[in-house]
Order: sequence, then C-alpha cells, then structure tokens
Amino acid sequence: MMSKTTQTNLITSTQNQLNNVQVMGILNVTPDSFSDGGQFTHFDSALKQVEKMIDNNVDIIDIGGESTRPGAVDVSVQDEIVRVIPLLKAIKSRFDINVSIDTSKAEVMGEAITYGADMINDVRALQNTGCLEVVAQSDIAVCLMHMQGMPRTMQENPEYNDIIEDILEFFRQRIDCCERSGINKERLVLDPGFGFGKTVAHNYEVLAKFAQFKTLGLPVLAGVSRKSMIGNLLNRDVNERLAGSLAAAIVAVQQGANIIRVHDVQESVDALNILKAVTQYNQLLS
Ligand code: PT1
Repeated sequence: MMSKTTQTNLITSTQNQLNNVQVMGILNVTPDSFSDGGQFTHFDSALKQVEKMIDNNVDIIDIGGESTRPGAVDVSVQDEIVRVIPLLKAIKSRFDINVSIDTSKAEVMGEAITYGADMINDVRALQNTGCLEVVAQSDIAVCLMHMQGMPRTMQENPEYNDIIEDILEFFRQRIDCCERSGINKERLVLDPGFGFGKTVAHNYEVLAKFAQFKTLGLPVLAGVSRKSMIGNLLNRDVNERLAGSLAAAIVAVQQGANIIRVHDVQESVDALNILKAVTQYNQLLS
C-alpha cells in the first residue's frame, strides 16, 4: 500500500489493481455533517480524528466545509474557508498524508492549493465560475463527480433515460473541458456520485455497472459510506450502516474502484485486506 508523498504518486498508484486501492477518510467540518452529528466541528477533535485515521492506514484525508447531502443548503465562501483552511494547514504541518479538499468554490480551491492540498474533490466537477482556471494554474489532482440537480433539491425526482450512458457522457464533457482549460487527463479521477440526484434503484444500477466507468481510462472513486442507498435498502439508521457500507464498497472495488471514500477507515481497510488475501489466488480479480 502506498504511504503517500507526491501528487504524481497519488494518481499513478490509483491506475491499476487491488494493491493500490486507496482509502479516503472523510473528515467533515460542517456543523450538520450528516453522520457524525457535527462532533468533529472543533479543531482539536478533528486533528485527533485525523491521527486515528492515519493510525488505521488511511491514504487520503478528505476535508469538506460544505454539506452536500440531500437537502443541504449553501454556505458562504468565507465560512467554508474558515472551516477548511486552518485544518488543512494544521494537518500538513503535523502529518505526512495526502489531503483532499471537498469544495465547489474557486476561492476555496485557490486557498487549498496555496496551503498544500493534494487533491480538489468537487461534487460539481469544476462547473462553477473560475474553478477550471484556478485548478489549471496548479498541478494537483481533481475528482470530477456526477450529480443531477443541486443538493437542496436533487432527490425530489431524479430521472434518467440511461443512467450509465448519462454519467459517461457527463464525464466525457467534463474531461474535455478540463483538457481544453489546460488540466491534463492524468490529473483526473472520476466519481459517479452515489446519492446525488439518484433513486435507490439508480444507485444500485450504478454500483452493479460500476466497471463501465473504467472504460474512460481514468481512476474511479466510489463514495457509498453510510448513505441512504444503504439505509433505505436495509432499513437502517445512519449509525447502523457499517456492514452495508463495507459490502457496497467491496462490490465497487471488485469492479475496479481505485479510491473508496469512507467514514470507517479501520473497518474498510480490514474489508479490503480480506479481498486482497483472496485475490492473490485469483488473477481474474486483481
Ligand atoms: C461522494 C461524496 C463526496 N459524497 C465525492 N465527494 C458526499 N467525490 C460528499 C445520502 O443519500 O460520493 N463523492 N462528498 C456526501 N454526500 C451525500 C450524498 C451524503 C447522499 C449522503 C447521501 O444519504
């Protein structure tokens, strides 16, 4: 397993097989963070959480200052910067770990780049004003996520003709925009956006056909942890979704997911290690 370092490593080690699957640990710093109840809003507990994730072999820490779960409302640039940037600085000065910043705002991206972020994770795939330009001026990685609609209303009536083809077409267009703006394809990670303008059935179709996103030749990220696609199927509250989350993440990894975005780092690393132990006897899965 890679332990970290340069940006190039972050991407190249996501290119291929199981041994290079990376675990992205979620560090939410929004007061309404959907499954940690805002308990890591405060700086010190956030740093403790980071330390624990590193002890459990996390590969990337994902910091988000805007809630994007269904129904979430917008936050201001200033609020987001205050939530995210001091923590980024503190993590980068204390730990040798990759940090991704979950934001859709060009101003936040600029600050994140200045203070050493290794990846921009954008649920709006750099569609907001100024984002392509800011990211093009750096050389860090970018995760382009698919979403239908906007967080506040995206779950009201999601509709697709062919969800996989829609997502693939969105990816092609965003990759093209990135390349035309001077962002190399080699810097990109794709994410079909589980729970973002998708019914439960849509989400399971995306999971079932996850391998199709690999046809674009880029690393793919899967974020299913504790989401309502797990809770609604199993009738579990947000704190009872660990087993379902692990199972769904493993299904994604078996179809080629390069990064899994999770709340439960230790448990996810354990689950991956079981899959790795099996896979060394089965070339078909590696
Ligand atoms: C994700 C993701 C993200 N998810 C990336 N970034 C969230 N790249 C935030 C629910 O249905 O999947 N990929 N950043 C969190 N968003 C949600 C969405 C949380 C839906 C919960 C749900 O419960």
